[in-house]
Amino acid sequence: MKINNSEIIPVSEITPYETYMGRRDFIKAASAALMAAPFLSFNSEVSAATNASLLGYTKSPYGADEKLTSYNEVTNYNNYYEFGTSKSDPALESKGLVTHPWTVSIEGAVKKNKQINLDDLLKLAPLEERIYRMRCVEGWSMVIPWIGIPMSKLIQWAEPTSNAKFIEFVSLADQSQMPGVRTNILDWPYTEGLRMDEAMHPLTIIAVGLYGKLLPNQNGAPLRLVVPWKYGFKNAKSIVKIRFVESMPKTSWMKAGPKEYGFYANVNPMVDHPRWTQSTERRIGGGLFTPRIKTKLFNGYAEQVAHMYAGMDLVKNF
Ligand SMILES: Nc1nc2c(c(=O)[nH]1)N[C@H]1C(S)=C(S)[C@@H](COP(=O)(O)O)O[C@H]1N2
Ligand SMILES: [Mo]
Repeated sequence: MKINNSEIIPVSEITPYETYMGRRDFIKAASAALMAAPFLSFNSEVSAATNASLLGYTKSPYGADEKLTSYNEVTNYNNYYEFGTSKSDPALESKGLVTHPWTVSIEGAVKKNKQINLDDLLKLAPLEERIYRMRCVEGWSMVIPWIGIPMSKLIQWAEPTSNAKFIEFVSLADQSQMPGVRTNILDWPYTEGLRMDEAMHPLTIIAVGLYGKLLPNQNGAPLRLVVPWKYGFKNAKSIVKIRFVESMPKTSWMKAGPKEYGFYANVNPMVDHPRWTQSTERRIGGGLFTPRIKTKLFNGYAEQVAHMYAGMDLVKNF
């Protein structure tokens, strides 16, 4: 076992891939104490302050009892148009993205505009693992063990005023580092939005890691939104700005195709995309002949989130 800067806590030995896969012999072999207190692995680009805070995380109360999508699929089959439009582009093209130091600006309907860096953001709440089903609007899905903090903790820190009804999330758009931003495939920067109650919902997190490791660049390092009952495009990556606003913001995808991508983007098998059905999905990693599975309303999280949409016409508010 090699110990160097890049892995102060050798997490690859503490929460190895095998534990997620449920290999009994491996779990037996591992020490119970270490298993109970997994640590997020570090790399040399993370600042000393972050390293010093020892990023332990707790296992999820929201763990799905489904088979996880492999680390390899989660990190090599991506949508991140700033790095290109094909699924393999983000892993290839994002290698050089500089994610430390990183600052998020808080603006708009808040007591006062302020900034927070990644180290301070990580001090707002203990890190938790959340195993979530993720459903892309294109019809495929994955099950991903994210690591992050509840979005509500950052919102509390931001001190929004009573005028804040929605939140706009803005991703990095740096032409020098992101080849896709030199094209006009989307209106940059990539923006997304949530209603305040959606952003405050306990399922909504800011992810900083997955599979016990810091987020790979292609998955939105160093921090991204994760909202599991909505289509994948809501989950803005590499966020640099969070703006509290009074009226519903227009997102990049709404501008690109207003008839195809709505503000809510709740997973809904009853509302088809104009060009394809949303009633079924293909779980990534199943192999060529695996049958498609039925998509569930709110991606299977209806029990937790349906109350937020009571009385709303979900066909109109797609
Ligand atoms: N900034 C930014 N965020 C983004 C995207 C993007 O192109 N740019 N793509 C979205 C889409 S369509 C999906 S399905 C998810 C994919 O996240 P993953 O690659 O981590 O699975 O990221 C979302 N967040
Ligand atoms: Mo997506």
